[in-house]
Amino acid sequence: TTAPLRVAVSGAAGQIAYSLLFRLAKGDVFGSGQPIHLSLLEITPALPALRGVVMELEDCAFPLLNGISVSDDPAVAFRDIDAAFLVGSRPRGKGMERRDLLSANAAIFKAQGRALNEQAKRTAKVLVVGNPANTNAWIAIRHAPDLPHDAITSMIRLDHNRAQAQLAAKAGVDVTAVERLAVWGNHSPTMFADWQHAVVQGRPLPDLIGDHAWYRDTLIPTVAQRGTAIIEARGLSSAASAANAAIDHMRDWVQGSGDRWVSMGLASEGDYGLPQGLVCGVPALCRDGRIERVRGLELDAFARRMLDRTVAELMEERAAVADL
Ligand code: NAX
Repeated sequence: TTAPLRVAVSGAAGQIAYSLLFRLAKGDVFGSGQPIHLSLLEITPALPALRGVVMELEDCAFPLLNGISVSDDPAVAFRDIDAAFLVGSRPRGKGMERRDLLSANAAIFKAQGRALNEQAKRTAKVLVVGNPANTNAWIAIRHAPDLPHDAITSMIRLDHNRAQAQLAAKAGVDVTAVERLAVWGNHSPTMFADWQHAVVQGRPLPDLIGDHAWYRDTLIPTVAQRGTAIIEARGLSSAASAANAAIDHMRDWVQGSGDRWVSMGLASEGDYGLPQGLVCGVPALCRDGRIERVRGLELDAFARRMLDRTVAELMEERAAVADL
């Protein structure tokens, strides 16, 4: 029998977790032969609600769900974990300035980074979903110096999946036919969905679609504003699609992406002139549990401008929390 993996999920009583937990327990990330233990983290006032989620998980009688534990202490929740989904973060309250939001989250991710540093397995894979995801990941990395490089990543996969679906529909092909798509930058409306290198069966996607005005004036803003459109329609922010993107990100990291490019928020190693250490959405491949950056792509003037814009925003966020 296979030993269970310990998987931590923070924000476990929230919307995204309500979809994510059930798919994890079903085997969507680690595979249908791999049992898991779920280690759930919440803030104290949310523990009663989390109790209800735990009851529902129990009621699914998932064959792969070996056990569930609950805590409001990251040092307990992250003990010996193999993977973590950091979904919980401080939402923007009434009258809260962006700066206050950044610093409230910096405090959370500083504590969680430290707890990971002290408690997680050295092989742990960590995905930050909670916003501002890139900057939260940057903070956690800073406070987890003993974890290997690339142990902590942030999620840009939802933007990647959104762009992939829109491009495939426009080209009239299956979603899986669109390859070499890259989503760069911050998980925010400045993110840049880049079709320049994308291909369908070896054919450049920009040629196949042809309509460059559509790409700039419709595709890019549609993807950037998709989160807002969902809030307007549903009255709640995207949850099932966000959980799905988190599943995709971690599954590809754990099981490999093959030859498919994926987009991940990674600490920069200086490629493309990105400031060292800045956590930025970039194209990557995953092999044998490791992340390989796609390097050396030519960026045209438009792409350069779009990348510079989103990087400027990330640097601003970083500057706002750097002294914490
Ligand atoms: P919810 O407000 O439904 O749930 C968040 C949960 O986190 C709450 O239950 C809350 O009690 C908990 N929490 C807050 N602080 C915590 C802490 N310090 N430790 C542990 N748990 C804590 O939000 P939900 O819709 O689930 O979204 C979660 C986060 O994902 C938000 O920050 C949201 O902005 C972010 N998103 C990120 C996306 C991405 O692509 N990176 C896309 C989807 C989503 O918008």
